[in-house]
Amino acid sequence: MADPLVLVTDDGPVRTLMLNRPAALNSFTGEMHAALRDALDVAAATESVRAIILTGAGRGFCAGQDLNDPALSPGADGRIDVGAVVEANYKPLALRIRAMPVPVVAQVNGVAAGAGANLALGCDIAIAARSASFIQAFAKIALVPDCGGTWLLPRLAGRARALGLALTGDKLMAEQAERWGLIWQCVDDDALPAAARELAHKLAALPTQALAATRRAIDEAAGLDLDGALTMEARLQRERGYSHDFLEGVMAFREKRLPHFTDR
Ligand code: T3D
Repeated sequence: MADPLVLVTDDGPVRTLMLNRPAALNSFTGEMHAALRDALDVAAATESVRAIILTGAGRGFCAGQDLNDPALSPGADGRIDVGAVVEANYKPLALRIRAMPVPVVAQVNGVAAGAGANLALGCDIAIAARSASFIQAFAKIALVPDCGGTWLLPRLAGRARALGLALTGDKLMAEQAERWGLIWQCVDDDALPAAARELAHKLAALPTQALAATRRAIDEAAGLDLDGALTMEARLQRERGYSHDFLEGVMAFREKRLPHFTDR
């Protein structure tokens, strides 16, 4: 039987999804997209899962689209409809990550290229090995950034750096990515699994619904003026205020104990 394209392991409330095509640096085929979509859907629906780690098997995180995938074969007119691949696979993936009910940590264990780079950057928190790198490889094959790259890059890095990265396709090492604010943290290679695990467990112990609402608020606010953002904050805060976790947080503070959050 063929190896699973996404390896799923649980460590208490933390589920790790590991892209598993190491010989091709975990580049995406249609089958691996389907496997990751399923794994994300199942994780979203599993109450016991309170945080996700997304990582890659072997020496790469993900090299983007598998350029040997049959999906990239020319049609009868001799042309390749790359837009169809993006609509079918990369757009749903980027949106799925953004709508997960639990936080998603990218554990960037090695090179993240093309859509693989933007997949990592689109997670809630990206933590990378010092030897890892981010490559906007698209221009080198005459494409534009996808998997959310056009939206993410200028927001994370500013227009100048977004364009510098996307136009040159130059490799950005993890340390520089951290300095530029593209990722949360860069750590020594051998410290990466433990650091990602610690971070994911910390997030898993926090109020899950509030974390998902915080992501939504930060993203929505980017398209609002101050008045609109303040109105949105009041709406979300009203919802949060009615939650069991809010009561638990306040009670725990008053009783000088650790809170036990359970809303999911
Ligand atoms: O349908 C669409 O196209 C739309 C969607 C587009 C989204 C995209 O992601 S477009 C961008 C696609 N990705 C790339 O262009 C990156 C291509 N890969 C590279 O440039 C390099 O492999 C890396 C810079 C990522 C790493 O270089 P290096 O020297 O560390 O490794 P390598 O030797 O190049 O790769 C190792 C193996 O992985 C190698 O296979 P081999 O020769 O040992 O059998 C290589 O062919 C394979 N591999 C790496 N990337 C891909 C790949 N195979 C298929 N597709 C890949 N993207």
